[in-house]
Amino acid sequence: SATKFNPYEKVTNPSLAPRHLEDLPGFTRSVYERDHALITPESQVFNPLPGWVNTEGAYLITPAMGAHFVMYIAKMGENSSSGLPQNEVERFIFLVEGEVELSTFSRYRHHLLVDSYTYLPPNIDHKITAASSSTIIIFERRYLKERNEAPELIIGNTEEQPILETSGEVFALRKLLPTSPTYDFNIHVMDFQPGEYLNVKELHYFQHGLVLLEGRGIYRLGEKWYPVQAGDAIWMAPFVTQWYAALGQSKSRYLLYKDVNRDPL
Ligand code: UGY
Ligand code: MN
Repeated sequence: SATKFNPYEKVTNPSLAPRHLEDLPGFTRSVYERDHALITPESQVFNPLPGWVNTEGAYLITPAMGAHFVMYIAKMGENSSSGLPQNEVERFIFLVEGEVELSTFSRYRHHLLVDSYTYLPPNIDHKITAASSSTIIIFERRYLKERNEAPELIIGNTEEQPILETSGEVFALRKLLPTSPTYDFNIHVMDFQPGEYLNVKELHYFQHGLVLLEGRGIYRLGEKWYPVQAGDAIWMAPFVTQWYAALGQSKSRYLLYKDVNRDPL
């Protein structure tokens, strides 16, 4: 053909789109700071999870950073199954791909599809199994008991949860767990249309683990502004300044761990 070979094509047609930058050797958007971290997919390292069968996991947030909880992503393969958390540890799982079965032996057997979730109180014998490849996001925390009621096993679906009023804010908020003081954390699902942003430039006691499930935008953490996109994970320590603006063509949705209902002292 008549097309001439241009050895300097990259100079005249630079490929600055994020998908090209991802392939750049040594380049990552990930950062780890004293009070926040951004962990993007090209940095996530998967290893067999202790006690699990045919499952590889990447721990994204752990107490080694200063968090009081763990957030990890587990890729379950064919005929895979979960291990148990330590004693006194509660577990929340959210399905992002595939289909799993939850069994608590004596009581339940339940199918979980994408967008469904389960909360497992501490010391509850259970098993999550997958027949084919499935991906889940898991949060765990040592339960802080403050009264005599015991938290209950919960199974739910995101779309079934009502959208809650958030005074002064525009995002659509769903809470996946009951707000009763028995629970020491909640998982929020927050939706922003492109152009929407947090009105409050938040700085608070609570800590967060976040997975951006859909969309793209700018996350402010402390004095830094990070371009983020679906698949990115964020850790926010107590009192880190935090703010999000959704950009792009489609809505942003994120899953957010937040500790609640406990006296800071
Ligand atoms: O509830 C929250 O603290 C939430 N709005 N924070 C956040 O989105 N970074
Ligand atoms: Mn917050």
